[in-house]
Amino acid sequence: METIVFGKLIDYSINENKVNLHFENYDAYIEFINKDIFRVYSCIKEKVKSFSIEELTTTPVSINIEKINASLKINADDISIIVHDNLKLDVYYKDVLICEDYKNERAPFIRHALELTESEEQKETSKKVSEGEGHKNNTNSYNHVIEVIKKHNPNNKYYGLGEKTGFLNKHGYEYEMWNTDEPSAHLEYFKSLYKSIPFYITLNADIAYGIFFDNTYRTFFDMGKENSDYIYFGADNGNLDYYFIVGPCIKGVVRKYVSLTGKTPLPKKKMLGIHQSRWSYGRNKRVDQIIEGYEKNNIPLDVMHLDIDYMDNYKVFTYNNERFDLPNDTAKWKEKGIDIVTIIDPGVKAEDNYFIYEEGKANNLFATQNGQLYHNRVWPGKSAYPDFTKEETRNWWAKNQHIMTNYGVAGIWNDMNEPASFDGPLPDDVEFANDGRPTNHLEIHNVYGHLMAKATYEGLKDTTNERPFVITRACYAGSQKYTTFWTGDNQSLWIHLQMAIPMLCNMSLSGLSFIGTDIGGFGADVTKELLIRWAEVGAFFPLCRNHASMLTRDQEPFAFDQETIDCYKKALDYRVELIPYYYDLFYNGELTGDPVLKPLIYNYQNDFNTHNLNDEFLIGDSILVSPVLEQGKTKKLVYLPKGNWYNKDENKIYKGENYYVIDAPLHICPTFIKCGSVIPTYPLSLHIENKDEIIFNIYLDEFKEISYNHLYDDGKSFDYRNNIYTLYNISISNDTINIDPVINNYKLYNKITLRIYSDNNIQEIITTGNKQIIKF
Ligand code: MIG
Repeated sequence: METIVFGKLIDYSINENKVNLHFENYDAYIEFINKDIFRVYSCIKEKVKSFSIEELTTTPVSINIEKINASLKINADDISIIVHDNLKLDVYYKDVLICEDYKNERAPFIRHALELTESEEQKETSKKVSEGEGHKNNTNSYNHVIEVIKKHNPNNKYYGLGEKTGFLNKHGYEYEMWNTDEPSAHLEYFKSLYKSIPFYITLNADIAYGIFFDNTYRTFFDMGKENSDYIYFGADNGNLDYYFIVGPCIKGVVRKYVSLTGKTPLPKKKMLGIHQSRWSYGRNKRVDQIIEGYEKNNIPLDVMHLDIDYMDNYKVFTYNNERFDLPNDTAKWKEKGIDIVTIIDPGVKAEDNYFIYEEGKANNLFATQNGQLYHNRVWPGKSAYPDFTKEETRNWWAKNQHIMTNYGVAGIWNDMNEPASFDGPLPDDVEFANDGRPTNHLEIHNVYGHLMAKATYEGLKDTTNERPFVITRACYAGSQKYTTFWTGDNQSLWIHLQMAIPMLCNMSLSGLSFIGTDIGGFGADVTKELLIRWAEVGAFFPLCRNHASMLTRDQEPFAFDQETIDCYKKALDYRVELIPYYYDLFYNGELTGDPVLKPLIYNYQNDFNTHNLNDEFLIGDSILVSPVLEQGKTKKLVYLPKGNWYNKDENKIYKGENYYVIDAPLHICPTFIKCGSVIPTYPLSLHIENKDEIIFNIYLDEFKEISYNHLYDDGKSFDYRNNIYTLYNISISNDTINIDPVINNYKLYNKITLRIYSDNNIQEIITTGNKQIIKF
């Protein structure tokens, strides 16, 4: 393909925050969204509405321009951009060059092997022989219509890119954004999985910036694989449209990126609890048995997921009434403290007289091809695909959610929405109405799941008036406003447990905060030891769900022996205690954009030990988890960053900026609390409910004043957005604890327990929920 070339810079003009650039072959503009974000745009194809940035608000900045020979220098606050011919940019922040466009042509590393063969024919034969044996022949990536090439500095590191395999630092790998249903074991050379977040962060010395390439077609990100002098991103379709976000730290980049694409809303408290799933708990008796298993073993459980077999012939918005009795079953389980989430796939069974199919057909709500209804095959057999780019379809789908809530369902799980299809991929020319600007599958593929989740969220919100719970497999940048995410079909492999940490960390850095991987692994049979270690890590995932594929062996906590039950329960019990802490983190995330689970680099960017740290993560600012991720290991090399860290299982304080070998037998997942923190916890219970008591765990740090805000509200409605909540401020200085409900529009707690931790000593004080000062 031919790459477009802008040519010589001919002229420019300024219009408020925008610098219009007139090049020989194309026009472009650079627009300052605010003083830290600018947008580089050229309409190559046609004007489109962003699917992820629903409202773009700009703040005035004052721009001045200098002409330097054939180039322009745009100065706006701390950012300066030198614009060269061909729309090559050099970006300065406070006069430091932080990003330089690569001025040469792409030059992929050479694959010499085939040069040994003389003729083209021989080359082809060699390739065929190797492919015949099952080898995959790698090729270099071709030229793309749109290409932005940025110089790679030897110290640069790259993060983000959503849900990708491999390590935390993406340097040296190439990726594509094309939502892909991938059931084979995910490995580090895979370019795509289920989600497309065309956003990455460059850490250049101590300055971080992000690039969000808002193009929903298939996009390409080579993070220095084909040449170590540059990285590039590109597309073969759509527009050149990217946002350049200056941090100047990683945290700043992430916060600003979510200020564009949207923040994760505070979820229902119950959904932060323990989820159990499997493909499938296909009849109510099996669900009863699982709940009994949990009860018998005193293991906490909050939510069960019903996979595709609850439906009547895989027809969405129906259920099999021989195997289930809805809403009586859901009501009975609710009594026992268990919420139910049901799967809803996009594929609508093409069956006469099936109401969903008939309604969709009658109102033109499905995708088409050559003007005819388009079908492919998924679980229900021959199926139609709702056209979620159409407002009528989204409204219809949203309204259908009440069918499920009438069945007593508490949340919806959207699967297969890449969209997946069994009879080959959807052809490029499948048509979508796209609210008045008709387009095809090439442009819509990556946002299909996003739009489905959005419709689901809005429907649940309308019918319940509570915070919806949606979990999706496919998504695009910005889906975090509507849904939570799991990482699709991993397998019960130690390498997948290892991979989960950098994958989730990079999803967090890409704006997705409510995330998890299938605990225990989806495909393949799990071993006892892997299940235990996975539960120990997974208990900290924002979304904590055990799930397994059809025909795999049982994977519930009680599937093995007493030791598994004990270790699994220990991990989940701690999660249940931590619910108020997670809740505060989500609330804080809705305000600031900070994710809940974070790589250490998020808080300790200047510490090089964190830059490639793949086996540890933070929950909020106060909990550091450094799990065992290998079979047979009972010790862990733990890195602790600056500060003093309290080992939860040893009741012992370690000094940071050091590596330690920590004992970690099967029942221990090394977990450290930062001294100088307050962690709110609940007393242990088997099911999450809003409680009228709280424990504040205070981890003292010498001479350090501590202040912590804690939210208390109804845990489920949107009232908190109308200020109906109570906000406690806990502050500690010297030997005084100040408990202050600084906002009190909900209720005060009946009981507050203070636990004060210092090296080898825990002091407990029980008090009321009123404003008070306590000496200890
Ligand atoms: O083709 O609904 O990733 O979680 O259990 C398999 C059955 C379809 C894929 C999902 C998985 C789910 C399964 N689904």
